[in-house]
Amino acid sequence: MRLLVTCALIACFTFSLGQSDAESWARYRVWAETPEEVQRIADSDLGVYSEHVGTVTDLIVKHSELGKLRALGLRYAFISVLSDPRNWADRYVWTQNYRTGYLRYDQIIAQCEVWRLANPKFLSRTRIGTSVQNRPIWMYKVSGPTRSMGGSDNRKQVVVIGGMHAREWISPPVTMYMLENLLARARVLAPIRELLGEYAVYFVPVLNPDGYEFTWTNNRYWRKNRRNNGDGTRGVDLNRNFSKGWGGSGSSGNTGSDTYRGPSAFSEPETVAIRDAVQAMPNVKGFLDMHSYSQLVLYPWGYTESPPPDRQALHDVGEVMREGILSRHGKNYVNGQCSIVLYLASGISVDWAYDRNRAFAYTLELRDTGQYGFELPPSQIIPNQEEMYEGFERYLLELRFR
Ligand code: 0X9
Ligand code: ZN
Repeated sequence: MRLLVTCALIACFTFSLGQSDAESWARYRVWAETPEEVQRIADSDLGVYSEHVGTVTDLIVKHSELGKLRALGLRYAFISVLSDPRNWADRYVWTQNYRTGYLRYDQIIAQCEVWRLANPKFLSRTRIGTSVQNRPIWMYKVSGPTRSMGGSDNRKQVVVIGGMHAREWISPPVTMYMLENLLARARVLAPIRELLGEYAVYFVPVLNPDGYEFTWTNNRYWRKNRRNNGDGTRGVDLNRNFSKGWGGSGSSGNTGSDTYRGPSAFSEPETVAIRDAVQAMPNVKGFLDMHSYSQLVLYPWGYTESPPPDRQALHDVGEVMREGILSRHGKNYVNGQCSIVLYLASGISVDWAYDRNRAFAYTLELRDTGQYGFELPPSQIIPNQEEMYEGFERYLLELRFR
């Protein structure tokens, strides 16, 4: 009996040890004064909390990583304690509704499948690739029936990508709502139905399913895909892995960095999936890449501060989107050139899409402006969906005149 009690006590003790090994995580701010110092932060393998690395950057620092923070040799300050990023799955009650809570990858695809099976004439899907860890990457197509009898489908294409960066959880539900509501409105509104006679709109709800699932199971602040880099680090930043400007500033060659560009352009199956799907489209007119956070409408270039050839047109269409967003809930997003409004970033999707197709290509940074950052409360999902849909529909209508 005594033995039993002792065993039970030991078991309890080890169990509680297992539970309490939680390391403390914190948000630290670092200040850089020169481009070299900014690059030093970008190359560090400390997680980046801010939406960008710049003169003022917030980092995610585990207690055991304080040495690395000091080793940067920059001025820094403690900002706040972060919630333990492990096992978010335990903290969320599984929700069945993509408008009131965040869903796992399988649930997201299951929801899209419900829509597809209910609208077989207007919604179809293709498996455009397979992630590093073998998850399927799906692209959904919304379009009306072809008009020309037996003739070729001469519709133009618009592509919308969600879930490229794992921790930006608001991106998939907003992308899904753009799909669902476009479909719903096409059924009842003639102008939207006509639009879908001229355009096929393609949606990828989650481009980076491995990273996304990893944010649920292991690390809520994960950004990249889950490539094994072969040196103990994991992940390539998919939004540094496209070919236009690949390898330039605002990307890192350090495998541990959150902006690691990969060994070569299109080294990742996730970026290849988009490349091949888009290359197969004859006339890509629009391209939207949904990210968070900061509330921005960003057009190319990201890799250089020089203006793109169609700067004025890109700016004007961006204004149409900005005003649409504003009209819904009064959120005034900032519209401007990526590299100027935000920072230089090389190898990004929109630079590639613009360079290749002269598409009206935008990176959208959704809510919020930093109060909750990536951990946007579920109560903000619906308003963010509504305002983004409004911007999106006006964008689609505007494209017809361009
Ligand atoms: O850095 C990125 O990939 C995007 N921001 S995020 O916080 N979602 O990671 C912005 C990319 C486009 N903008 C720039 N070229 N600056
Ligand atoms: Zn992002």
